[in-house]
Amino acid sequence: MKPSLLKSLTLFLFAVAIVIGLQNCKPKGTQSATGGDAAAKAYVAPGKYDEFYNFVSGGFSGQMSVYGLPSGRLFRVIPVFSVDPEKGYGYSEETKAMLNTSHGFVPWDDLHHPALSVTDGVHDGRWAFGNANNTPRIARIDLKTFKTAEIIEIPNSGGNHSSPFITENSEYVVAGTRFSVPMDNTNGDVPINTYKQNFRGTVSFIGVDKNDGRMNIAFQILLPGVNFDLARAGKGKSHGWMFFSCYNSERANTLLEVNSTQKDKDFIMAVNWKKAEEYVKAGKGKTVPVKYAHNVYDDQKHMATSEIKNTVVMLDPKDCPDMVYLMPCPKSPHGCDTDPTGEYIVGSGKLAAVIPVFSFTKIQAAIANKTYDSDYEGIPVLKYDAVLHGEVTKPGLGPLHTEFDGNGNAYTSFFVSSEIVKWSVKDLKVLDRVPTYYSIGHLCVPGGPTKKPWGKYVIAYNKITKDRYLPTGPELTQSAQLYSIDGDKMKLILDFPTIGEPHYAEAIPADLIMKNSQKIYKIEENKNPYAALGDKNARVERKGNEVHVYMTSIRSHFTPDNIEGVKLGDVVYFHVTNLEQDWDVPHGFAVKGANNAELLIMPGETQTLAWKPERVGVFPMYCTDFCSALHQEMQGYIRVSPAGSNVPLTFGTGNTTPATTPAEK
Ligand code: RUQ
Ligand code: CUA
Repeated sequence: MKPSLLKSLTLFLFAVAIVIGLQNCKPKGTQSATGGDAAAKAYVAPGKYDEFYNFVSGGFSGQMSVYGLPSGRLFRVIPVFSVDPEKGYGYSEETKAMLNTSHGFVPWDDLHHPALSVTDGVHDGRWAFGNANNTPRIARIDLKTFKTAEIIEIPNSGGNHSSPFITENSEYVVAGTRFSVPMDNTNGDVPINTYKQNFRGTVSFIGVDKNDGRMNIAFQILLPGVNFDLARAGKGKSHGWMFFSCYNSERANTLLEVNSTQKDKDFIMAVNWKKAEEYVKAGKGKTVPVKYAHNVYDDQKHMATSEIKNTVVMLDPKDCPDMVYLMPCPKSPHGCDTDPTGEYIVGSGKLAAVIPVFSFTKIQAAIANKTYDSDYEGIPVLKYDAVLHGEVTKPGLGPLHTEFDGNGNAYTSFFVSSEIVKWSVKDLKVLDRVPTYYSIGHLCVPGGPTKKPWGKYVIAYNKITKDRYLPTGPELTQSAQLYSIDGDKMKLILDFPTIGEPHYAEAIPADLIMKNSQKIYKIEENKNPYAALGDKNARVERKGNEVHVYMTSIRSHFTPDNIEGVKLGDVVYFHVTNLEQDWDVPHGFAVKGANNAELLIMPGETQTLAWKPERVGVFPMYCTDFCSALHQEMQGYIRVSPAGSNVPLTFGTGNTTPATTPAEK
């Protein structure tokens, strides 16, 4: 058979498998009722806490959401890369800078992978990181406040998919580019079909400060123009190494569906980052001009600032021997996962019939003995057989991702055959399989990517829901499924809907997070330059055509709540300080005609809404969050007069408020 015919036949068979898979959906879905004792396993009585937090990315929603396990209850949606009018994120003056990039303000992105911080390879509950795929960025969420604390853009990247993956002591979060692109410091205006000459890939090592989590791009590595898909850090014996899956070793730039699946094997790339650090220290890196934004949220000022940075240190493997190696890996590898011991690296070829498991010990031996197969663009390719621990045979169709429990078992998700398969890492025997409904992508065992998996459950994050929920028009809810893994057999115990596409997730014992959870912002620590600390400081000031309202809110009034003297053409800044010092008493703020969002202001916090009235009149404003029995009374008015009117600037609340300011001269 001609290779092209074989190719089409393979594709055809895959298409058939998918169609059959989907047709099978219907009866399965209705049959899969879980038993009573299974349901009891997911039951968390009213008023009781869950055992785990589950941090789930929202995919194309750009947010991260937080669920309880085993109940599947949704606790919070954390705005990260997409604006969120519910909380004013990306709309308030204080948060706009979080979404600044070298392309300007970018209000949306695609968040695929959460990564929880670790110390000695074990979850420490400090931060969650997440990647923006589309306009490459990494965010850090502070798990004390569940707020996005920092976002750093990644230059020389396009489609930041192989990201963020975290090293054993959170030394780095690592980001590999999915799309190879012309480098930022070259003339990017090149014909697309000069891909092989002009397009390159990079992986970036972003340092994380031990104390405050601040990120900085320590270095990038310049690589051939393949697609980097996923990655995992080594741990234990393989600490100091990072493993990346690469596809499109054909370096195709069109119809990748066909053109990037020509070769039998692509690669897993192994990077010795300790060595890379030495090269950086020795001055082997080149400082290259780039442009990227680094945005930091200050918890005391309640305000983000954005800085544009202009250089990055680039290492070229040609100048840095013994830093990068490739290992052949069958058929377009996707997931690349390291087991809790750090000895085994699992490559999941999307189109492969086996799951290869590589041995770190053998990799080291092959490097020492130079057991090379060939080289790829100057990078040594190790011999497949020399680095292979073994293959899991007949595991299923379309392996994507693998997580581990603490008992030597691996759990791999299979998109095409729509199942989770449990297998033994040591002898590579398949032990159990359960169907997922339907077409699972990632899966998560609590602590599954760490040195110390917490085990107990595996959660499937599915791509298709079909008949599992009440229909809601053309699009159905996205969905996750919870299985218990404490027995020999996996058992489905719960379906729960999710926000956005539940792309990947991590789960962590609740007590690692809840003990640090912040309840209020201390008012005496509020350093926001626009804060009104106490009603006495509430006031309205005009600066040219800007009107600054320094407003306070406390149950159940605003100070001031009557404002006059605003004129058409003015921009009004409502700086609202929530004076409450009680847990869970936010106030909201909204004004009629505002074309951005509300504000939701936490106790002790200050947030600012800019409003440009476009007509004359009296405009109500009110608190949007039901905060007390007299929440409905928490309201006010602002009067807007024609440009050039001489209505004086006045303000007040009842008779407890400061007197009127003198009319403008
Ligand atoms: S990838 S479904 Cu965007 Cu994490 Cu494998
Ligand atoms: Cu404050 Cu409702």
